[in-house]
Amino acid sequence: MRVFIAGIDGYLGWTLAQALTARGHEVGGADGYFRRKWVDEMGSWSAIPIVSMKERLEAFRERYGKRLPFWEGDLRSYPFVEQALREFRPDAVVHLGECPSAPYSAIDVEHAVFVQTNNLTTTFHLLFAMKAIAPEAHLVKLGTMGEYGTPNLDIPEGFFEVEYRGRKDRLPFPRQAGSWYHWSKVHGSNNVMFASKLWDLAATDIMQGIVFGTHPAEMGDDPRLATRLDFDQAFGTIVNRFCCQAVIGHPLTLYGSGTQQRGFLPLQDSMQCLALAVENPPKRGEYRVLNQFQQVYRLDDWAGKVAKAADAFGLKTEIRHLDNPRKEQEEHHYRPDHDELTRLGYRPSGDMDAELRTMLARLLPHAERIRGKSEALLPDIRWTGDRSRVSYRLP
Ligand code: USQ
Repeated sequence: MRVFIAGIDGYLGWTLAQALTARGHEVGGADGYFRRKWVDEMGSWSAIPIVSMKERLEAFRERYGKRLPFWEGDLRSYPFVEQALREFRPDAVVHLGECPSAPYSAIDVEHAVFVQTNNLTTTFHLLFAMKAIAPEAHLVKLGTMGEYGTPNLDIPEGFFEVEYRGRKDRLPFPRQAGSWYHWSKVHGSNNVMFASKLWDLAATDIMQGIVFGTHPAEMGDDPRLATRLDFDQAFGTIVNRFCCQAVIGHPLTLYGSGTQQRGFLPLQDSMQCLALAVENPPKRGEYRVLNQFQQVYRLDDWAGKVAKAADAFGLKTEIRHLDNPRKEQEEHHYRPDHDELTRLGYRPSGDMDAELRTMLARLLPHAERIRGKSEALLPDIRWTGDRSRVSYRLP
C-alpha cells in the first residue's frame, strides 16, 4: 500500500515510516519539524540524538534500498497538504501531525489556542485534501485514550448501546477529556466521524494509550535511523521520563498518589497496531474506533518497575511523590475494552521489564545529554495556569 504519514519526523512517525517499509509498503510523508521546535522551547532536546531529515533520508535509502518521498512544510497550509497528497497518491493517510502534549496546552492562552487550532486545522486539511484527491483512501487518525477520561464505567471502543425512555441506539461513548490538548483530540474525532459520514470516507480513530520505549530492534543500530525520545515535562511521557530520570540518578517524579491508571504500550506494539489498522481498512463511510494499548497499569507500578530495572544496572533510584501539577482523578475505576486490535491480529510483544532494561541500556550512553537538560525534568506547568516549579532539590 502507499501510505502517507503526516508528521513523519516525530517519535511515532519516523519509527512508523520504517516499520511500514519493512512490511513492504511504499511510504511517504510530510513534516514541518514542529516537534523539534516545541521541545527546544521547553529547554530540552531528545535524549537519543537525532539527525536532520536530510541525513535521515540518506540513511533510509541506504538501509531500505529506496527513496522516501518527503514534503517539508506546515500542514496548516491547505495548498501544501493538497499538493503533497496529489503528488503521492496515497491508499492510506496516517495523521500523526498534531501537537501531542497536555502540559504544553496548559501553559497559557496562546499555547491552549495553538494546540487546539493546530490540531483541528491539520485534521481538517487532511480530510478535505483526501476528499479532493484520494476519496477512496483510508484515514488513520491518532487519537488518545485520554479522550474518554476516567468515567466510573467500563469504556467500550468508541460506541455503546444506550437505552433511554424505552428506545435504544448505538451512540458515541461520552468523551470527558482532562486537558485542552485531550479536548483537541475529541474535537478532531468528532470532525473525522462527521466527514466519514458526509463523504463516505473510511476512517480509523486510534485511542492510543501511553507509548514508551526506544526504537524497535528490527530497525537496526544506525544512529541516523534512531527515533527521538523526549524527557521534558511537556513532551516526555511518564515511562520515558522515568527511564531518563533513572539513568542520571534523578528522583522519579510521580505526580500525586500514583494510583492513577492508564493503558500503556511499548513503541514496537504501537507500530504493530498502526500497521494492522492500515492493512485492514474499514469499508467506505465507516468511522471505526480502536482502543490501542497493551495493558492497564497504575502509575506507581511503573515507578517500581523502572526502579527495579535500574537496579540491575547498579543505579539507585528514589521514587518522589510530587504535588500533582494536573487536575485529574487519582483514585478511579478504569476498565477500557481493547479487543478490536487483537481481532485484527495484534500480539503484544510481551515482557515489559525486558523492554525497560533495553531502554535503560540505550539511554545510559546519553546520560550526560540528559543531565545537561535536567532542569527540563521538573514540572512547573500547572493545570490551574499558574507557572510555579515544584520545589525539591536536584541531586
Ligand atoms: N505523570 C507522572 N509523572 C510524570 C509525568 C506524568 O506521574 O513525570 C502522570 C500524569 O499525572 C498522568 C500520567 O502520568 O496521570 C500520564 O501522563 P503523561 O504525561 O505520560 O501522558 P498524558 O499527558 O496523559 O499524554 C500522553 C501523550 C498523549 C497521549 C496520552 C495517552 O502525550 O499524546 O494522548 O499519553 S493517555 O494518557 O492514555 O490519554
